[in-house]
Amino acid sequence: MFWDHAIETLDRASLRQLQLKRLQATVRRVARKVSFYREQFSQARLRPSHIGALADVRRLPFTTSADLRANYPTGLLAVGLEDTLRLHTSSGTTGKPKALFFSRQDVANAAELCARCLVMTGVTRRDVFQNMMTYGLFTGALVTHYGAEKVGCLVIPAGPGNSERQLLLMQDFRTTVFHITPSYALYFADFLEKRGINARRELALRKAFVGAEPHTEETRGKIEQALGIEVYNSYGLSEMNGPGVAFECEHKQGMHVWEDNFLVEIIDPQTGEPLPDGEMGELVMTTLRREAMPLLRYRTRDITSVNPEPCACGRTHRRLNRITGRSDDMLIVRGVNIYPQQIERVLMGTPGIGRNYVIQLEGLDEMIIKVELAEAGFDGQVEHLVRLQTKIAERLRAEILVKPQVELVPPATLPVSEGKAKRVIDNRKL
Ligand code: DLL
Repeated sequence: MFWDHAIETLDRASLRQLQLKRLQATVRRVARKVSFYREQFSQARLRPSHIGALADVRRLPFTTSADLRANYPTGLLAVGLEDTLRLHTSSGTTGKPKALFFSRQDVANAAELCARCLVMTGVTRRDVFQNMMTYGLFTGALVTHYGAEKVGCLVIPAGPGNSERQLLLMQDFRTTVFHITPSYALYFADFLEKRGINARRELALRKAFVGAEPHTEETRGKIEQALGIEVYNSYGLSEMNGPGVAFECEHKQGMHVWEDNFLVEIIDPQTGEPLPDGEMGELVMTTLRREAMPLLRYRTRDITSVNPEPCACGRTHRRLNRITGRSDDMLIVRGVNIYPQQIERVLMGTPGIGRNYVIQLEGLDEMIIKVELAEAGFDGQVEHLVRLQTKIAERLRAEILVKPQVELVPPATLPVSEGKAKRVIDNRKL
């Protein structure tokens, strides 16, 4: 099913032509309207007329999250404040938030892209969409909310948390699809299990859209298994509208990124040099249609690769492979580079393990992994626990080359956050 068949299946040559036209228009606009870019262009002796082909995007400067913070709150606006309609912010780990403005056209366009995403997974106006993302300054809930309304779903603006109420809404309004972070989805599956609810039999759930934080194929499998639903990976970032940037189709083999709206590059995060399709690197995106706040070559810090193969669904927009982490969330433990996703893959693929974990770094490079046992995982025999603990430590050593201390804790005892999960606690005194 397609929301906009013509644009979603546009042949590659025409799509690239459209990208070039929009890139040139964007560069011309920021050169006129945004002093930050004007100065960057003049330092690089670059004129908009130098962008004659898509490959010339490499001549443009990168934009980083530090640039967004430095120009907070309105420094990167390309329209007058009277032409903005909505503000979202995104807080990183430190300092000032990033302010993201939307014009009327940007708001409509973001909803349009979300509508494409939802319809791509088979959502129709008959669906009941329970939005379990946080409403507010975070883009996660509002942007998809309007996308789902555009499709014609009944939208329930539930927000996250209060699982009892979520369940009640699902029961009373026969929710069919929901939008949720992977960490809350795992927690919610646990909650249903504890309440003795069999989601397959008692609820009408069919699909979930899971995003806003990195998660593994194993986590997807666990959520699908527990709830008897299809789970689709949903990717986005506030700087590029929020959700709806890239989304899986029914084949669930990578996320189509809407290339009529975003120009995608993969670069080597160390050198900044572009990498060919298929190679893992940092995702860099240029907005092609944003009116209020266009961004050139924005360094997302997300690590992924592009799959250029044609997709069985017929869409011509290339796919991003699952995000494996962020270039800035790499941990260095005893000199070894480790991504938290590697640890998650091992934990979620081990039977007997529950759905929540934290990675704690202590003292002089000690790594402690606290992980919940599955609800039905402990039969009272201590030697079984010890065996499980040893198995996890061995599997982790094989994956990350460092042997952590593994602590098994009872189900539902680790902290849960309503927004993005905090998986790493670094208390090292190095
Ligand atoms: O998280 C937008 C969003 C909301 C996307 C809801 C999907 C669903 P930010 O708060 O700006 O925006 O965070 C963006 O979250 O750069 C990634 O590091 C991470 N992220 C988002 N979706 C995924 C995903 C929203 N599906 C940052 N897989 C991004 C992995 C994701 N990481």
